Amino acid sequence: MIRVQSDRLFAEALKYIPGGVNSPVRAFRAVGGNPFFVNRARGAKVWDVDGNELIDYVCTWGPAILGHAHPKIIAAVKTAAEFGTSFGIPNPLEVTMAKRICELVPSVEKIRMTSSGTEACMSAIRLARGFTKRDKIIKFDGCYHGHVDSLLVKAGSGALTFGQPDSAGVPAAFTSHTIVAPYNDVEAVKAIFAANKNEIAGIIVEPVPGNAGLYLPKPGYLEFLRELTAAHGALLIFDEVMTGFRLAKGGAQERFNIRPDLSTFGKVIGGGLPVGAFGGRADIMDYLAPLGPVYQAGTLSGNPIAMAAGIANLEELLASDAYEKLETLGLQLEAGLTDAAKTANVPMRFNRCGSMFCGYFTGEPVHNVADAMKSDREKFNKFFHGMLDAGVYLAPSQFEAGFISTAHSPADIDQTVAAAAKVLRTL
Ligand code: KE4
Repeated sequence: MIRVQSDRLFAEALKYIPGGVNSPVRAFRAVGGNPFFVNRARGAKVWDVDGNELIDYVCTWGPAILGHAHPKIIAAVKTAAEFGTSFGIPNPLEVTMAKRICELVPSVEKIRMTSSGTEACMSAIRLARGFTKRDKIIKFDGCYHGHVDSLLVKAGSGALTFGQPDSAGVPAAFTSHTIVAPYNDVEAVKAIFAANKNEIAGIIVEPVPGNAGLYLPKPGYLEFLRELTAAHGALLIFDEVMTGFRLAKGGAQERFNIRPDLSTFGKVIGGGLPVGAFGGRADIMDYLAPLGPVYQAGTLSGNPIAMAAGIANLEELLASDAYEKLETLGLQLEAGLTDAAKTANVPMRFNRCGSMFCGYFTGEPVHNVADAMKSDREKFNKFFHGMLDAGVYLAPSQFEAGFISTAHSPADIDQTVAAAAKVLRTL
């Protein structure tokens, strides 16, 4: 595929932006080659600056659940922009968004907006520590909660992709209160609580981890975390930045029927604009300034344009048969790719939850990051580029999840499966 303009732009970008990108995972360092540049997206498609059309399964890492440039979101942004881009003063759309989220997610009695998922997770951790007056936090290896200093410990996503799950520049003191456990492991978490009596402020977990590829909670695992944290006076924090409003209208917590104490959100509620949020029990949330002693703030938090985009995304999602459609498309993709891999005699495990998925090149099941690390990354990288040349854009790392939008059609899925059938035979 010709990418002359992309290569020219990348050379230019490298002069001014570290690695030529504003977020590491975009750099193709894991899969090799140069990233392409996009200046136009609509529905399930993106077009690079050389005019190549691609079926997009990254969907800007989740926000584009209705597809790109949805007319209702574009119209909402245009209307809001006419009245000003930011006030730094409370605006009515913040109330609409907060009320909507509290209606959709029963565990969320109050919510605070931020401008990224990282900010939401950082703030939720601070709030959990302030509320419980405890310092220690448990996270799971391979889970990613944004680039928060104290959570860049055995982190997933780009940190895992580049083999730096523990980032440089984070003093040991900043992560000394972070304890890492293997996901889907019961005994390890029990042992941590036993060894740290009354010291654990909370557990932060991706209910369906999507930052080491994608794997699911084993039956009963989330219930176990809910019971264990409650028994020890620790908080259960669901990081639903990726799963929120995607796996169900009430997120993974609705799908798995768990009531966490706090949840973090992002992506879908921004409709493609910079938005994060954290919310939960009112008695905990009221510990936040200006009511309580836990400070948290943001110049653009609740920004009217971002709120308008997020509200339009949510309203359209809820007004349509989106979740049934996403499930049907997910099933079609899973069946097609699984069958194509079997026919090509290529060992591949296809994990999926609703419209989030990951194909690992391994014959073994993948239940945690240790299993994920056993997959054949060479095969993944060849598959990635073969699919890209065939006009299908998958996440440029084995340790990322793929996303389907309501704008994807059964024909797009058929085209993707047909391309995969060809590429898999070359592996
Ligand atoms: P942001 O700060 O990137 O908005 O959100 C951080 C975050 C928090 N929690 C979860 C579960 C997340 O998946 C993320 C961000 N996701 C990555 C994709 N794996 C964003 C892509 C990127 O870093 O460029």
